[in-house]
Amino acid sequence: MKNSSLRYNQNLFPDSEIKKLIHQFKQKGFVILPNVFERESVKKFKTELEEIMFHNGISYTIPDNSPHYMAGALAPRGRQILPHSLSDSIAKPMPSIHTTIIVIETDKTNGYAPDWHKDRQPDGMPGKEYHFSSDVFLAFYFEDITEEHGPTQIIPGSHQDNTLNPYNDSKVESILLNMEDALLIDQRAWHRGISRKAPGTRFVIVYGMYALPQHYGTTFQMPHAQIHHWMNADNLNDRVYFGGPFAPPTKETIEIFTKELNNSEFLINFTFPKMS
Ligand SMILES: O=C(O)CCC(=O)C(=O)O
Ligand SMILES: [Fe+2]
Repeated sequence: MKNSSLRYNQNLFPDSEIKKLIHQFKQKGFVILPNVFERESVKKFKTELEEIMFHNGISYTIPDNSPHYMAGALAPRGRQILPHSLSDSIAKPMPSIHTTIIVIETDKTNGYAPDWHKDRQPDGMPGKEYHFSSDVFLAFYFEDITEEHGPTQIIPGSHQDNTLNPYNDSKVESILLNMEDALLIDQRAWHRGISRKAPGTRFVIVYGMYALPQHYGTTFQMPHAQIHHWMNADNLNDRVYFGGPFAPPTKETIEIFTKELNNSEFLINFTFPKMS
């Protein structure tokens, strides 16, 4: 599998910038994170995405064992901002990836961009007081997005104010950003994808991150009895109750685990941090 050419800006945001970005995020329901990648590397990365994309019978996607699948989620500036977008507590929850959505629209699959929706209902009381979302989404486009390139559109403020929606005259904003930027979006806001007018392929890779609270035993080896319940769960509630957001391993994933274990110095030497 080909390596990813994506290169990151290693300079983290100064504190003053974090405050500004989070202020806008809370107010509008989205914020553009500038200069998350090295611009020239994004051009190569986009070409690589075009090389590895394939049709799985339902939609275009990319292989989930390719480094490209996770590349966006590794950006230091993105990871730096995430805890601040989930809480202003000092004991911040830890962001944990629960979903990766790959939206690829080609000339053939025109119209694949999703129409107006909210991916979440408002948590807490909508109104003047801000309530943090239980999860947030980071999105990447890997090209300069103008009105011609199928921007994501949003109704700013609709994450908090239920009177704002696409069916009255609420103001709509196109989210225009550069290829080296990322979008942090509150999925309680109304938003949609627009089909591109410019020739070419529209990629949107979205990572959903939920706020894992700082519980005792955040990372633990699952007791065998719990593994038994998890692997034998016959309904979604039980599966989540015993195993969190992830499905139990399949034979294929066990083979992958075995390979990773055999290759990983780190896993072999790893001892779990003691919780106070
Ligand atoms: O395609 C887009 O611009 C938005 C994608 C989106 O909203 C989603 O995948 O939930
Ligand atoms: Fe969405």
